[in-house]
This record gives sequence, C-alpha cells and structure tokens, in this order.
Amino acid sequence: MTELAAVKSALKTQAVETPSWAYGNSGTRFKVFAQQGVPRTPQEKLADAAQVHAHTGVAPTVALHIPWDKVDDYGALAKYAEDHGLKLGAINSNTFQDDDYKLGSICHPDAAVRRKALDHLLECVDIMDATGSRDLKLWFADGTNYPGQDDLRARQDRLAEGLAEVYQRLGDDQRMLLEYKFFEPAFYSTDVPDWGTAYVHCLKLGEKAQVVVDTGHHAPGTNIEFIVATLLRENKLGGFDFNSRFYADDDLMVGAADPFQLFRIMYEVIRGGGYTSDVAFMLDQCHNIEAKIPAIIRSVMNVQEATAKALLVDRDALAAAQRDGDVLAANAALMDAYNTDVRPLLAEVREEMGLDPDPMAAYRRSGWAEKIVEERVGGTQAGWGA
Ligand code: PSV
Ligand code: MN
Repeated sequence: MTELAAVKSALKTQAVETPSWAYGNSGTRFKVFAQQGVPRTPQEKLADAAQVHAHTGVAPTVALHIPWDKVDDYGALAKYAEDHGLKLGAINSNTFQDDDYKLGSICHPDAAVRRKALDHLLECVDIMDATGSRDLKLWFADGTNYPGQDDLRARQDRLAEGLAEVYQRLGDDQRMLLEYKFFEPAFYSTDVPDWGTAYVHCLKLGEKAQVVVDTGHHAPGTNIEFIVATLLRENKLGGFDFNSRFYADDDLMVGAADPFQLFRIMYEVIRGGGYTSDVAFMLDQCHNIEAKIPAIIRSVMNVQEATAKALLVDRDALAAAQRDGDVLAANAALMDAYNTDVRPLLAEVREEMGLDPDPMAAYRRSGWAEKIVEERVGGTQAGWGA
C-alpha cells in the first residue's frame, strides 16, 4: 500500500461516537435556549445521530446518558439504533442531578447516599448488558466547596471502595472509563480532579478500568498531549470526551478553540498506537446557540481533519531530526503536516466511501432540518434533566 493509500484507509475506519445529550436542548446556568425540532425521546436522538453518520460515514455509535435516556426496553432501543445504521456506545452514569447528591455520590459521608449512587452505577452495567455496550463512563461531580467540609482522604477511600464494587460487576468484555475534571461543580476540592488520581484508582482496579480524557477538563495551558502519551504508554487511555474550551468546561465544538491542540493530541494517539486500539473517541459537547445536527457534523469533520493531518506527519523525517537534535527540522516536520490543507483529501475519502464530499452541504440539502421542525411538535423536548 502506498503511504497515501494507508492514510486514506485509516481515515475510512475512523469512528467518532456522538453523545445523545448533544442533540437535546442545553445552555448555561443563565438560560437554556430551546430550539425547534429538538428530539423528545431517545429514539428521536438516535434518528438525528443517524443523519450525522449518514453524511460523515464515521459516526457509527451513540453514547447514552442515564437517566436522561431511560427507556423500558434497552434491547429494543439497541435494535432501533441498528435499524438506523447505528450501535449504542458508552453508557454514561449520572450521579449529579439528584437532591441526595448535594454533598457527593459515591464519596458522600452518608453510607445510604453512597449505596443509592452505587445502585445506579450497577443499574448502568445492567443496561450495558442489554444494549451490548462495552463502556461504562463514570464522571463524579463529587467534591467539597470549603476547606474542612469533609475528610479529603476518607473521600478517596469511599471512592476506591465504590469503584471496586462496580468493577467486580463488569463482564469480561466490559470496561469502566473514569473521567477526571479539575473543578466544577465543586470549587474547593474535587474527588477525581486530574489524570493522576484517575490513573491510581484505575491501576488498583485492574485492566478493565481505564482513564478517559475530557479535553475541556484541564486548567488553561495544560499539555494534554503529554497526558495522552503517558496514559497510552501505560495502557491506561480508555477514551476521549472531545470538546473545546476557551475558559472553563465550555463544551464547545471540538477543534473550534484550538485545532492545533487537537492535532497534537491526535498525533500522540497515532504515535502511541491508540488509533488502532480500543481507545473510544467520543464527543461530549453542548450546542447551546448553534443548530445541533450540523454542529455535530462539523465537530466530526474537525476530528477527521486533525486526524488526517496527524496521519500525514512524516514520522521518519521527524525521528531523524529528533535523533540529530535538529530542533527546527523536527518542529517543521510537525508543522508541515499541520499546515497541510487536508480538505481535498477528505473529500476524496468520502467519495470513495460513497458519500457526498461535503457533509455539511449534503445535510442542508437533505431537508432533515425542516422535516424535524415540522414533525416534532408537542411533547417535551429533551434537555438537561429531561
Ligand atoms: C462533566 O462535565 C461531563 O464532562 C461528563 O462527561 C458528563 O457525563 C457530561 O459532562 C455531561 O454532563
Ligand atoms: Mn465529559
């Protein structure tokens, strides 16, 4: 295979998982702006996700969030997804939207609240059994607001104990992905604030516990690609929640704020063997003011563009320059790839996959946006907490 053919073939097998919640209404703590045509049910979210996959060809799975996507029959929901050319992906737990969780969930000082949170996590594994999902994605809003509010070390013990119980419940082919976030909603201490804390818990648990890197969950200036390289080196990178941030956990479209950072991350993924392993490439975004489906299409395309550029890095030239200590040549090897306009290459890849070379235009022409505005009248739109 020529080098270009290998790059194209890698791009054709790309898989970006879209999040069910990105299709629903969202906003900030100031206002949730409702949009017309927004899904009312998990099935309608899947129908929208099917549009993203139909036009990009690389978004074959959808992550669910429980209880936002609660249904009576998860097997039937998986079948519905399949009928739409999709599969259900990671199951995301929610231990942050119940009054009982004011002081935390599995780190809460009260054993009864910890039990309630754990039962929810175990229920999420039951759901995975029914949907055929591989990954349980755990993010804990647990933390404290004031020094002295709770015992930091005891909270780690409770976390370890809770995670171990869930880990025991996992099937042979199931994994637990632990997500870290440095602050919010807790402002003084967070129980899983960084990759190191997530890593030590996952290491203790075993192979099926892996760290998930949400690109929006770091302090400004953090070298995320270093974290990615390190986790891959330790076989502990389970996946990504991709999004962009300018200030805090902004959940904007991936690649919008810093496409260069996304390229650097994808380069380390490829360099570290993560592109062809079990790393899950998920989006975790909210489209508060822009149209949701085209924003998700755009996001998938942004990931594709960063990946294409990362695949184009002349790794032999880079390695030679690094060996020679040629700082400028090494940097140039990366920058040459980053500065390549990969849009024509991706258009060609799409044509070879039988797709329209321009997914955004194809979606606009499809009439789906008008159809859902016309048909989805009445009912309760999906959104935060619904
Ligand atoms: C938390 O900020 C987070 O990134 C977690 O992944 C949640 O599951 C997701 O956002 C949606 O609230
Ligand atoms: Mn996330």
